[in-house]
Amino acid sequence: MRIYEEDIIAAIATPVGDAAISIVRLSGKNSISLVDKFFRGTITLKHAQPNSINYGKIIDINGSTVDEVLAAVFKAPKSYTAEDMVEINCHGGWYITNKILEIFLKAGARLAEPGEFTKRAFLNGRIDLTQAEAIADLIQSKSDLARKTSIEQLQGNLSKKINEISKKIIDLLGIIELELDFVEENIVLKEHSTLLDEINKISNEILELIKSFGIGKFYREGVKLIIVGKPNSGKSSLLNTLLNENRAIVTPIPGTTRDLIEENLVINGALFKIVDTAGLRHSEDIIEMEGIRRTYEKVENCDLILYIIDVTTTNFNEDIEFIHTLSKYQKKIILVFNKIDLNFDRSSLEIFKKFTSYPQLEISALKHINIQTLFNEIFNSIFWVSSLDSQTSIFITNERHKQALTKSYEALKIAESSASKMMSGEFIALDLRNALNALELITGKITTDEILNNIFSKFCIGK
Ligand SMILES: Nc1nc2c(ncn2[C@@H]2O[C@H](COP(=O)(O)OP(=O)(O)OP(=O)(O)O)[C@@H](O)[C@H]2O)c(=O)[nH]1
Ligand SMILES: [Mg+2]
Repeated sequence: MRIYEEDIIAAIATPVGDAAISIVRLSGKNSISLVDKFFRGTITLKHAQPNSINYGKIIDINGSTVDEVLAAVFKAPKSYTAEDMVEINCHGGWYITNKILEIFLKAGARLAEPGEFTKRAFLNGRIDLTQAEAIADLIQSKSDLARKTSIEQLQGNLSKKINEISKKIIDLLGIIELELDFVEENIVLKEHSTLLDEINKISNEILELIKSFGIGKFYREGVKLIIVGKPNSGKSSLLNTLLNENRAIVTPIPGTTRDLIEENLVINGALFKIVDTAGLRHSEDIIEMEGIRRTYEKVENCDLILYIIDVTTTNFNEDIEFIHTLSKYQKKIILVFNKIDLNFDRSSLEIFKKFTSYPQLEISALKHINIQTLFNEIFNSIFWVSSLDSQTSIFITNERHKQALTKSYEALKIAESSASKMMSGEFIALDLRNALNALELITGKITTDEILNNIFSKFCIGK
């Protein structure tokens, strides 16, 4: 019997405030009989069918009715936590919900910590750590791609992959250890060269996962996109066109936008956090200078820059200068030539040809010309990665997983180097074991209180 099973945890699982329905949730070995003390229905919940919903009243300690409720009963191990559970659907409203919770807390239940229901699901072996983390990500997901990666992780795709890799390491360890048993007889089960080869294959698989982190993070957190360019080039007009609303002020006066304007936009299911900025120029105006300073600050931690050029400009020297400055930030840049609905001298744009590493695109923000192409260019510049296997599409989205994979990868590299130096199997086995341990941190086969606290404290109460 695990110690925590003696505890009954309780929490409000819905947002606090006026609502049609709220849910008070309890989990623990004696949770059903605890609720029965205050539940009056046609049957007691103890005798109710598992996974049934039961109509009744909740009464307080004096026997007066607090609310009419529906109580859902789940019996171990078929519940969210894999323990006996009750979920009481009461009338929404801060007062009623808290009153019901309070009745159970006074009767011996304890207020659940953030994520404690999910933590129990993990401790009871119903889900592994990557799945618990996926639940938190799923709740927080703000785009369809984020939802998709979380649900795939929740369904165990990542754990499956990690377990497959672990199995390969375990198999190698088995052979090496067997060989060590027969060291006297000088029996060689695997040549060092084959061993080296196999370790190398495994480390490459891990490297692929590590590499997927960049893109996985975009899936989860969104892409930071910044629109920059000279005053009046049409940055705010483009923002409005992308959002399809009049979000930013647009005027023919250069220097209209002084501060950063931030909006979210979903393109092909992926979240983009778009920032419109103050036009870049050599200004003496302190408000404008501050705006420009903020622009550069944003550039530093953005993922993609749209540099807007007004094609009707007669001299592009300043644009060239600003693009050079921006290129020092080592970010992805798309050069967007705007206002092509107006007359302009196409040959004057030749000067931008030298920026071969930046995609170039002609649009009109005002007349909505080529906007769909721009959307595609924006999306592809981030999400088109040919080296990733789109069929398996397993992405690492979590910093903790990335760290553990890196640790595992490093241990495998040491194992490789030992194997290539023809060192004794004992050394190689030690490094392989380190690599394996690091992988098991991801799924939670090996875990520490620190890791668990870190993960579950990020959950909301009641989850
Ligand atoms: N003809 C035409 N005019 C445009 C286009 N895009 C923007 N404009 C006009 O250019 C002027 C400046 O547009 P804004 O969107 O305010 O430019 P901005 O880059 O945000 O300017 P600042 O905020 O001052 O840096 C406005 O008069 C817009 O109507 C376009 O594609 N075609
Ligand atoms: Mg503007």
